[in-house]
Amino acid sequence: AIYINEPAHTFNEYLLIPGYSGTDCIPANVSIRTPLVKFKKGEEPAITLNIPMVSAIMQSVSGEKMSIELARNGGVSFIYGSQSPEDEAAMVARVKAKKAGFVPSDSNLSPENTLADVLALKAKTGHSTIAITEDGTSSGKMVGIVSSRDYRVSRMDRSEKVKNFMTPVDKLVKAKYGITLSEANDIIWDNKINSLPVLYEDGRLYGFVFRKDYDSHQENPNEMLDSQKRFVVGAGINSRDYEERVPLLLEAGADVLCIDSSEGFSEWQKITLEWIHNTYGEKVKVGAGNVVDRDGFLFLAKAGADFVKVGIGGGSICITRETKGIGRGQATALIEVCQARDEYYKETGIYVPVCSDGGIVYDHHITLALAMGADFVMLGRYFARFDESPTPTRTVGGTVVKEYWGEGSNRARNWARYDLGGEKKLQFEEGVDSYVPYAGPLKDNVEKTCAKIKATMCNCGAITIPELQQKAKLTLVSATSIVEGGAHDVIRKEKDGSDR
Ligand code: MZP
Repeated sequence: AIYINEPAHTFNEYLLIPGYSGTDCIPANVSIRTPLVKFKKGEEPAITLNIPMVSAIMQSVSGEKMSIELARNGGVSFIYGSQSPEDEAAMVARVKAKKAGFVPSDSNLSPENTLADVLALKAKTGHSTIAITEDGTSSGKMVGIVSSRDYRVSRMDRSEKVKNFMTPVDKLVKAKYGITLSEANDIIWDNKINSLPVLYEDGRLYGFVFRKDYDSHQENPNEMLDSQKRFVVGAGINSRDYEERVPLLLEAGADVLCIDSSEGFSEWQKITLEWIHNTYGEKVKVGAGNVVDRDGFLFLAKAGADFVKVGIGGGSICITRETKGIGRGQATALIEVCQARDEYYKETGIYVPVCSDGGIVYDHHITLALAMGADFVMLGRYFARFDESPTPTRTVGGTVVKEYWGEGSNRARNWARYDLGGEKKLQFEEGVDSYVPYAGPLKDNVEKTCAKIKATMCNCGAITIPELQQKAKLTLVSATSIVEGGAHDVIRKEKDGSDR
């Protein structure tokens, strides 16, 4: 046996030591853009994240809603693979289709309002399109839409200005008064048309709904969009049914795939990566993992992985270390893998991004992971707490919670994640079923987390992630100093726990 006598550490055992920061080192100047997939020296990665966060390949985390909202906020979700290939592909397709971007009426507009009222609202809000719903809420039935005339005509032949304002498609699809915004959107995408006229029952035209890519004015610059202006979405795969699953996912529009496995230093992953790249070439992007050391990283990088995930046993719902006695402290694993990634880059000129997966408890753990060399982090528990996770909100013992269960739990039964070529079943559990405290909408939380990351980067004198990785000074802390790091020797009035 080989003994590594140094203990493996977790994020909580490290702190960053501030470095010099100049007056230009302010949060507003910080960019947290980061590569998602590998690239050659001097070239740009095919996919770049606007924030260094992706959501875990888990039933209780990454469904359609999560994928849309995270992409809207600059990250990417990986839709869970522990469902049939058809169901997963359908989810991907729905995310790709949902590029609505219509602005729901935030007023109390109704069909009784005049066009002048609507235009006044448009001028006030600055929205280029306003959808009008019966009760003025985004979930209410949509009765019409008003778009900016000037903007709309600028996309058409100017000589057709007046005539074409409301007739950009000649085959008018007669929509019934009272469809919802999302139904209107489905019709647009299903019929591959650019707009949908909305009519009163008596046939009068009330307005139009436009495809998002027809109205790019509404885009948030931080949104994760690729060439057709649709949300970027990832999908989990496994090393068993990839020949059946991958074609369906690609056809549905998945932008990036990831082999979802609790332990990825195996020939199964190499075979899977080779099949995908031999079948589709390098344009199909696929991450692999998980590994916890240099050898594992090099194996997957050489096998063609487009990014490599690091982490075994550190996930909040994970009992792999207790069950099988395998794993490694997340910080130590990450530091070793990132050093191997840097050496590999020097030798080959190929940069393979590293994802730190699991075990992020506090927001500052994300900054630590980035400082240690991670390009982005994958989070399960963090996202499971938000409105957009697929699980219902409940009240348990007076606390509002959401359910969160591991892929290796009996509830998820994701046997393929733990498969070692045996029977197609989960023989023993490696994950638990749990609750996490409800934390509200993704957007508010992600914004706060990113603000903390940017502030800490400034403390370290860095305005980009590569600069942070280069400049960061990290120190191990003693158990006693961890106590010193929290509020201590005072009686706290309240603690909202919103950080975790
Ligand atoms: P966390 O963000 O909740 O700490 O960890 C999420 C990660 O835990 C996932 O991305 C995945 O790698 C891992 N995971 C998912 N299910 C299990 C399990 O059942 C697990 N053991 O370890």
